[in-house]
Amino acid sequence: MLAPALRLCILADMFALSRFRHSLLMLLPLLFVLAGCQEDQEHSPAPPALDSLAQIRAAGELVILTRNTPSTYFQERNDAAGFEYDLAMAFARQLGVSLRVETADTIEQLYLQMLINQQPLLAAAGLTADPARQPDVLYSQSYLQVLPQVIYHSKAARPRRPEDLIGKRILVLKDSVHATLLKQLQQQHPELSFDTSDTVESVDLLRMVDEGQIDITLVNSNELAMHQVYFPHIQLAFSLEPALDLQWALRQPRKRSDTSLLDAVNSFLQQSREQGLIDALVERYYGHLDVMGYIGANAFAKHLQQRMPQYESLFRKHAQEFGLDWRFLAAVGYQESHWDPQARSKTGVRGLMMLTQRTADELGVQDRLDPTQSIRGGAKYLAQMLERLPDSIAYPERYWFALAAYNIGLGHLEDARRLTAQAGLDPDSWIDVRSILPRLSQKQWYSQTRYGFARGGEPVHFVNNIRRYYDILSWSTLPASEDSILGGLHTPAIKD
Ligand code: BLG
Repeated sequence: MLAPALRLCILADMFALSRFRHSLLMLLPLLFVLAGCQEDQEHSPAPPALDSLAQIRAAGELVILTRNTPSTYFQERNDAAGFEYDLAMAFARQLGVSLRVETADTIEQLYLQMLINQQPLLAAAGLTADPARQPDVLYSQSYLQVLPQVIYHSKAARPRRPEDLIGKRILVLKDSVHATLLKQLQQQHPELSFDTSDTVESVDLLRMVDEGQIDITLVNSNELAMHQVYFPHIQLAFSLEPALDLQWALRQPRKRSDTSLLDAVNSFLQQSREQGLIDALVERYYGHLDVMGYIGANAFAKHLQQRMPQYESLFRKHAQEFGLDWRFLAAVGYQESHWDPQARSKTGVRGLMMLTQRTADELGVQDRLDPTQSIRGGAKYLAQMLERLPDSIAYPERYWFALAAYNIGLGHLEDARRLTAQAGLDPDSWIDVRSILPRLSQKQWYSQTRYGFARGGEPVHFVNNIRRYYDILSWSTLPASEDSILGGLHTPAIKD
């Protein structure tokens, strides 16, 4: 129920510092193209064929061809998400057209579909340039560099160099750059053997290492960064050089001089790097380790496997009872106690949802250590906060305000909103209030407030963490249709 708008809000927050603005400059090439068309029309009776970019504008839609994988494009809650999807959406917005997504099952099929398609489209699927496909495919400039990485099970001896992989059960994606790299290694180490599969995705390969079904796999560093939080036993053995350039690809236009689409793509990607969009997407999708640290990511992965299954049905039941998204409620539970019903804070607050004694009394919770009562109480309190916030705070930011109120109480939050307004900022904007909240612990500021001192930095971390956990919990439902955290991480069959 946190709906598409919520995801946009997350991105909007991330772009706060380097907001991605429509630039007049970017429209200039189009104006020239249109002016050119106009001129041609005046001098020749037959209208000239539109160039690729003009065709996209005329159609009113940009079509991208991608793969349905967590590091490219996937369903998040009720919306589409993914690094490639978000980047392509920004490009479509800049062109002033809508975005349509087509998917291919394998890398091979993706190239095939791109080459047979008549209309101009972009392949945006974490691709690396493959010279063997030239001259029909054009690649954009690089938008991200990633390293191919060798992954092993943390309980096994750590392989440190290619020869350590001899005799291991190795599985990688068919037609992938990783299969090519292994083939190259085989030339120096003929004893090295490996299998490939086109019925799995990188996330499946990582899970298979985690469960000990295979010893080794190779994925790109961005994929490992995204998935380390789901699998407690996967570990980086070593990276292979050189780094790979991820690029968008398009079919060579029939008229070879037509570089309109490639030029537009290249200047868009350049601008995206310079203005921080790429960094924001990297932070959102691949930033778990940076934010949570390796220990934090590893603990999350363990708790997801070991604790979550016991509480999932309670989160679902009571989230539904109070009209919340269960993954949102579960994310609060993780932030509060790491899903430990016996948890206790330094200040004596207790239980899975960390209710204070006073709040528990108000909610009618008799035993804070009972997970059912704690989760139900937490859900009820969150719903109350959502209800009681001023009407002027719109969804989806209302969720972040409700979380802050859960953590420091409505009174202190109101104080922070008043200080925000006094500072000339917007008291209904989470980014603005977030920047002011820490003032509640500085005398100069809290002395002017109604409710006085509060540890205003705490709700800032609290909300940031929960938003990340919420994303991670939502993404882990991939790729299965069954809406369950662990159900999503299913074992696909290996094709022989
Ligand atoms: C919250 C209460 C609010 C209360 C505030 O404290 O607890 N929320 C819940 O019990 C769910 O009701 O607001 S008030 O009623 O308006 O006063 C302020 O007192 C809990 C917080 C406190 C916090 N955890 C849920 O987020 C906590 O334990 N902080 C201490 C952390 S540490 O141990 O010192 O690191």
